[in-house]
Order: sequence, then C-alpha cells, then structure tokens
Amino acid sequence: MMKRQRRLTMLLTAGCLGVAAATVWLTHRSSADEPGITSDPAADARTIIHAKDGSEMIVIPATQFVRGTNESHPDLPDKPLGDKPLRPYEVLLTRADAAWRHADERPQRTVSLSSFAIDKYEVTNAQYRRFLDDVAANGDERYRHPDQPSDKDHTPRYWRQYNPLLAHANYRRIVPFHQYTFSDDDKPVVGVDWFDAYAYAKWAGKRLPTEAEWELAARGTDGRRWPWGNDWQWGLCNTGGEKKGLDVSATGREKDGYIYAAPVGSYPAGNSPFGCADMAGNVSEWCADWYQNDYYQRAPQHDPPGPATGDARVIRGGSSQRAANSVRCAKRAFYEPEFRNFTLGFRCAKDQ
Ligand SMILES: [Ca+2]
Ligand SMILES: [Ca+2]
Repeated sequence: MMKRQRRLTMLLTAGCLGVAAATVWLTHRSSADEPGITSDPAADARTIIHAKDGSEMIVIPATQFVRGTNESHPDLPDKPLGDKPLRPYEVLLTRADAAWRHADERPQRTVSLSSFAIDKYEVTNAQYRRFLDDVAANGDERYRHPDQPSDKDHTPRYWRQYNPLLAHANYRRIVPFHQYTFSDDDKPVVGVDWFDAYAYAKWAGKRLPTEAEWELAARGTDGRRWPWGNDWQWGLCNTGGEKKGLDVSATGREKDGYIYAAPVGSYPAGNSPFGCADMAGNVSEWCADWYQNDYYQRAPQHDPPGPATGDARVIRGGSSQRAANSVRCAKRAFYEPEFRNFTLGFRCAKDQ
C-alpha cells in the first residue's frame, strides 16, 4: 500500500515537473517568436555556420531597437529639428546639411524586426573568389539581378586594374601600394558594385541585409553611437587617421594600423553587442534598400523594407577613409548601384 502511494506521489511529481518544464519552454519559445518581446536579444543571439560560403552568421532574435539619431553632430552645438516631419524645403536642405545635422537619421524611432541572421564578418576575397569560379564555369544567370547591366562582369575592379587613385600625385607619394592590397584572402572584397553584392548573396543562398537589419546588428537595441558604446575610442575599428592630410609618415596618422582595409575581424574589442565585426569602418557595406533621405519620416515601424524605388542604394558603416562621425551605427550613406570603390564591400543576411 505504502509502496503504491509512494509510486503515485513520484508519478505526480514527475508529471508536475514535466508540465512546468513544458510551460517554461513554451513561454520562452513564444517570446522569442514575437517581435518586440525578447528582453535581451544580445544574450539570445547565437552563431551558426552557413555551409555554402563557410561564413559565420549571427542569428538575431525578433526584437525592437532604437533606430536613427536625435542629436546633432557631436562636435557642433545641438540644433534639434523636433518631432515634426520635415517640410519640403527642409527636405531639400537636408541634402546639403545631412552630413552635419544627421537630418536623414531623423526622427529617431523604435523599430521592430523579425528574426534574421547576418554575417559576422564582411565578405572576404577568398569567399568572393569561389563565387567568381562558379560564375566563370556556369554563368551568373541564376544569380544576377533583373536590372543588372547586360555587359557586366563580377570581377572586383582592383583585381585586374591598377588603382586609378594612385594616378593622383598625393597618393602616389605616400601609399605603399602593391597588387595584393585589395585582393588578400582575409581582407574584405572591395571594388564591387551593388549588383555584384546582390549576385554573391544569391549565389550563397543569402541576401543583402536591409538598412534596418544592418543598423540593429551594428548597435544593438539601445541606440548607441558606435558598436561598442557612446564614447569614441581609437583602436576599436579601422577609420581614417585622426590627423588631417594624407601624409602617413606623420606621427599618429594611423592609430588603428591600416591605411586601407584590414583583414576582417581585426578589432574584436570593437564588435557590436551581437558580436558582429567591423560594423564601424574597415569597408562600407552595401545594403538591400534604395536610399531616400526622408524615408524615416514615413517608414513602417515593423520590418521597414526601404523605399520602393530610387536612384541610389544604401551603404552603411563608413570605411578606412572616414572619420569617427561617419562610422557611427546610425550614419546613412548611398551610392548609385553601379558605383565601385576601394572602400566599399558588403556582408550578407538571411531570413530565419
Ligand atoms: Ca585606418
Ligand atoms: Ca564595415
């Protein structure tokens, strides 16, 4: 009798524990599945390996984050624009003023995003080379964007063409340039336009990140200026030198050690709250979106997809040639999709 009672008690206890465990699991699961509920997305982020191109990717759970900027240039007196939408003439003015008052980063808003994964690192030359090998063997019909120029080749500009910058006397004087400066395996691929980035991402079974996804991955949820926080520190990312002028022999010219792009992941202490590397500087990164300077004033607050059309595509993060203000996480920039430059690369994202 006692034995049967004891067994019954044990079964009931085990059953209760089971229900409790299932409840905890379900609660956790549902909170992770719904946008805006995850309390600490950085703690819930995890790393995966994407088989096709061997990239490390960070899976970021659905969450809310602070997007955009409310402050004026940190080095200038504050000139707040207020919460009202910009009037048409003000929008025009922002084209000239955006660089110092961050008008295209306004208004600052809380935006929610569905879960996604994003590359931990900028796409490297070694990875891009495998894409080129495939395209050389099989063509790019399966990967090319419908608007891709018909005569286009995906070879990065500086892999086979002498850097035209070096024709400039100032650069020729100072730059220890050689043919591998832009093609080392562990450096980010540069000299690629938006169509190259699009095609690589599609080849890899991924896509380009939206501008909003990129910003969340760079700054986390709290609206910080740089991936590591609100205070500028030398040596946490690769930017332009802190002294004006191009003379790299000047003392302290490059505190971060690189004139052009550094190998990806060279500044782990400057990683974002999610662990993404080189979100500030190194190379600027193509995003999926068209750029419009007043888009934040009318963008949906959940999964903003970017404007439907435009003339230029968004680039983010600033580069080895930019100053601290231009490598802020909220900084928006753009180029026409055919543009190629030694400062411009990309990383990929994918749905979860
Ligand atoms: Ca540098
Ligand atoms: Ca970067």
